[in-house]
Amino acid sequence: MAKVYKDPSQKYSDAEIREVCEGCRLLPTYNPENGGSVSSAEMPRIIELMRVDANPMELEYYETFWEIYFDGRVPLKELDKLIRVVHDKSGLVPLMVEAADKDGDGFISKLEFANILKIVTFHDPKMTVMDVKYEVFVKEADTNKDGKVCLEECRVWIENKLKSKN
Ligand SMILES: [Ca+2]
Ligand SMILES: [Ca+2]
Repeated sequence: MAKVYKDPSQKYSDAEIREVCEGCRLLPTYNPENGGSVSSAEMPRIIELMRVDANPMELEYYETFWEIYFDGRVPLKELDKLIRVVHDKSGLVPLMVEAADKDGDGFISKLEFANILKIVTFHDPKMTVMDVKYEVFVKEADTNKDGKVCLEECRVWIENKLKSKN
């Protein structure tokens, strides 16, 4: 049977998202704790459940995303959030920034910034921000001049970078 792929510009319906999550619950690495999660190594299966086509580079990007941000697990709660914005590239930025704040203090630390760079560079290979030093990032992104970069400041900074590169 020929595979039917989803149009990537089309939003997923609640029913479709439920279907993906239900499919994940049947995967061998499913763990029901904390709302349920599967291993990021299941990404090829998850992609199939989402009915999207992914080349090996994209697949690596997705796996890296979960490895860096969620220690190699794909929490279904987070997958649900991701699927809701996946048709809209700009909708992914707030999600990446929120996930990047691993200690949850509302600010982006040096380590957290290093992770964002890896992900953003995958997200848009045209970007060369890999070279940006944390100190430069703080200088550019800290618009209220409190010496720290909050999630909102980080989001604006990434969006401006993405815009200026395209
Ligand atoms: Ca933080
Ligand atoms: Ca600030």
